[in-house]
This record gives sequence, C-alpha cells and structure tokens, in this order.
Amino acid sequence: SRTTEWWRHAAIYQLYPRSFADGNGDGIGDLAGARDRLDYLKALGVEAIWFSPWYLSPMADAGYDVTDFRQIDPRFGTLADAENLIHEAHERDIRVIVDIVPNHVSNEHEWFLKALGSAPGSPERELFWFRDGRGEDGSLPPNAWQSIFGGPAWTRVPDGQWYLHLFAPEQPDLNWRSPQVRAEYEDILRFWFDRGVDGIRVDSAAMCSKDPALPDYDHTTLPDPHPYVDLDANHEIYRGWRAVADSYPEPRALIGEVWLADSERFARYLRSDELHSAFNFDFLGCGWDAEALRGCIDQTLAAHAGVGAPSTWVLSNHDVTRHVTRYGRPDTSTAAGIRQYNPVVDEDLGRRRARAAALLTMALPGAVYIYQGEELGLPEVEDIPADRRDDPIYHRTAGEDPGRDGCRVPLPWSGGHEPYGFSPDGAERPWLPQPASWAGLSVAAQETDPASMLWLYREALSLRAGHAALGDGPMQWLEAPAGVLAFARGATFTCVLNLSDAPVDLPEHRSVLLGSGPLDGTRLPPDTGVWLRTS
Ligand code: TEU
Ligand code: CA
Repeated sequence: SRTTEWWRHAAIYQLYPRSFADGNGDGIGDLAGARDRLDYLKALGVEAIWFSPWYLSPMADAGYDVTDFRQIDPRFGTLADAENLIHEAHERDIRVIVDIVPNHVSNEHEWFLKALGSAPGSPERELFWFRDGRGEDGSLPPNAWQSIFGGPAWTRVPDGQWYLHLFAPEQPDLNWRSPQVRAEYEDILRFWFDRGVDGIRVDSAAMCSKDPALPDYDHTTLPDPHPYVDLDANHEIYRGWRAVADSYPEPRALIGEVWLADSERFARYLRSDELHSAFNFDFLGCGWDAEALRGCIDQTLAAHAGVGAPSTWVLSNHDVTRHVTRYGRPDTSTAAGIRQYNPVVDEDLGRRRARAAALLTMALPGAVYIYQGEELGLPEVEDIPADRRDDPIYHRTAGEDPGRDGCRVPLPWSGGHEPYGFSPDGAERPWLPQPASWAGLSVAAQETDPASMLWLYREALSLRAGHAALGDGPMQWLEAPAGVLAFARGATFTCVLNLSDAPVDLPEHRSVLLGSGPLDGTRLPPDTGVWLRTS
C-alpha cells in the first residue's frame, strides 16, 4: 500500500554518477548525463534515485573520499546542476537520495590538512584518530588493525604520529566523540534537505564509533564487543540525525548501509527514533537455493517487524559482483564470497536466474533497490587489464582481490562498440573499458526486444506500482514442492519461483501477470519465476 512514507515501498535506483552517462565527453559520467536520462528512469518505473557520492573529491575511492560535502566535484558538474537535477527529478515525481559518508573524509579535507599542520595532542588532531606508535621509536603502528582495503589501518605522518583509516590511507577516520564532528554532519544533512533532497544513504553506518582505547583484537574471530563495528555509541549519532530529518514537514528518510550478520543487532538501527530503513544484503550470501532464500526472507521480515520498519531487498550494488555473474557460477560457489575470480560462468543461466530473482525481490514486502545496469542484465566485467583498474582494493591487495571495477563499467546506451552511447561522439574513452560483447545489452538494443531484461523490469515495476498489495504489507507463504518458493500478497496476487531442476505445476490461477521466461503449459520450468493473478 502506498503512503507518504515512500521508503516503505519505493523502487529505488542506485545511480553511480561516474558510470551512468557522460554529458560532456570526458569519458566520465556526470550530472548533465544523468539529467538527460531522467525520462529513461521514469519510463523504467523508478520512484527514487540514490546518487552515489557526487561531491568534491580526489577520487582515491571513487568519491567515497569527500573533500567538501557542500560542493559538487567539477568532473560531475556544479551545485546548480545538482539543484536542477533534484528539481527535475521531483517534476517527474521521483525522489532523490544523496550519499553521506560519516566514517571518514578525504585526506584533502580542510580538517585533515589542518590536523596535519597542528601539533600532536592539538584540538585539530582530536577530530581524527591520531596516536603515537608502538616500539622504542614509535615506528610500529598503534595497534594491529587492518584496513578493509588491505594493509595496516594506520599511516604515519612526518612528525611521527599515526592516524587511523579503516579504508584507504586517503580516508582518515573521523572521531565521532567530537561535538564538532557531530554538529558538522547535522549541518550537512540540513544543507541537502534544504535543497529538497528526500533521503540520505548513510555509508558504512555501523562503523563510525570506535572504542577509544583502540584495543587489538583477534581477527580470526568476531569479538563481542568489537572495537569498531556496531558500538552502542552509533545509535546516539543517528538519533541526532533523525531529529534533523523529523524537523522537516515533508518526510525525509535516513537509509543505512549497515553490514551486520546478526539481524537483531541490525534491527536496532531501525528503531523509531533512528534510521528509517537499511539495506538488506542477505540475498548476496544465499546463492541460488530455495531453503536459504526462504530462511533469509523469514529472518529479515521478523527482524523488521520487531521494530516496525519496512524491509528492503538488494541483489547488487557498486561493491559486489553483479548478480548475473554470481548466479551464473556453478552452484557450489554461489553462496561463497561476494567477490571472487571465477572463470566458470554460465551467463545465460545467470541471466535466467537474475530475471526470476528480479520478480522475487519486487514481489516481496518493502522497498527494492536496483543498481544501475541491473535492468540491462549486465554481467560483471572480469577481464579489465591491470593498468585500467581503478579500485584501491585491487591495488592495495596487489590484485589478489579483483576489487569492484567490474561492476562499475560505464553503461551501454546504444551502438555497436565503445563507448556505446555512454559519451557523445568524439569523446575521450570511458574511464573503464567496456566489453566488445555489450552491443546486444545496450538500452537501444533492448528497447526493441520484448524478451529483454529491460522489458521485464519495466513491466514488473509497472505492475508493482499498480498493485495495492505489493510494496509494504504482509505476505503469506504457500505450500510448494522442495526447491520452489511460492507466496501470496493480498487476496489475488501470487509469486512462484522454481529453483529446482525440474518443471513444477503452477497453482490454480486466473491469469499469468508476468513470467521471467516462457512457461511450459501449466508448468513452471527451472530457474523461472512468475506472477499470477489468483482467484
Ligand atoms: O562500503 C562499506 C563496506 O564496508 C564495504 O561495502 C566495502 O567497501 C567492500 O565490501 C569491501 O570489501 C561503503 C561504500 O559502499 C564503498 O563503496 C566505499 O568504498 C566504502 O564504504 C568506504 O567509504
Ligand atoms: Ca563527463
């Protein structure tokens, strides 16, 4: 059912500005390119757009290293461009979410430059985590914490102190015990809410607070409490942010990127005075397994019901292997690792499953996230040459981890070769290379093909928006054979997904609303999903 609390049901499109569309021909996506494609997003059925960071940044981590949250990076455009884009999205009844990164800033942020130029123990350094090193001459890092991107989580500065960075060295962690940090971020929120932004995506939301003793811990187990994951102090931050959001007459949503395995701990971020919603990444770890998916769904729904928050469903994002590729791997490996090299990919199988999975996520209760290119069925690009790779994860692990470039390749819009309409004619080459095989996956190619992924997404989102029982609300599991998921939404809508390797009989129905692939008479083939109108 549709309410003004749009985050409870919306189809939310993740727009990664760098790779969406290039308006000025420098090979990098930008706001002008995004603006030109708003009608495409409207026709797709998108109800909200989440823009990955568009702020001033040296791009050490693709914009998640922010120099100034109140400026747009010149590669992307200007603040006026952003304001226009927000306005034009609203004219189409599309909400806008911006990405806020509270755990760290860029090492070029004014605060960090000032801290570097100030003495150990100065108030400027108190905004970050500066510490003396260990060992006689302080040449060992203050503790053994490792960066999520590889290597130690500490970097030494010329006067001998070290600073903490859970991600790249270019992303110094902020000290959220500082009132100045808190006040600044609440002000940044107001800055964007005042410009009409409808929601905030909170990056690495569970990691902001640190145990000030910065204790070492055993990396092989998950210590409880952990020195920087899911500290109670985080909740105070989001209570403050919620008060800011609630001070606006129109609803503004706070949406957390909360990576926590424990669904009860996760749900604590969704209490009524904290975040409105958070990404649910559980499907990334389920593989193509009916039991595992059903377990995830039940656990997710129970945890969210406990706090009265809407659930969300995520198949892909800019940090993980695209799900066409994940689902195309041999079954033994689908449940493992979100990112890995795997030459054995059956892309047709992956795409069939991705089609079925799309119908599943769009039929489940709550909001659904669509990462750009998902609607085109783009696969992960696994053969990017080393000298074209950009992700710090690739470089910091010396290629041991392929990193995230493969899911960030610029979108193919039209044409038979690079840049596939991503940039205007005569432009610089795209910032990441596009595969020679992408001609058939372009928007233009799919627009004329009713069997395409794009048509499936358009039809599904249109049906979803028009059906009162979809989006937020209850669901009921229906009896089904092993390997099959079947559930009802309301009195007349049923979704069935066949994850087994044999066709199954469909339940009695009046009509097929939408299938992810062809049916076999009244039977549902393997790797296929269907929406039915029942009695
Ligand atoms: O990601 C947070 C995070 O911990 C992971 O998604 C991580 O980037 C990845 O899985 C490495 O294993 C957020 C952003 O989504 C990501 O793009 C940024 O790089 C990261 O924060 C730092 O800002
Ligand atoms: Ca550009």
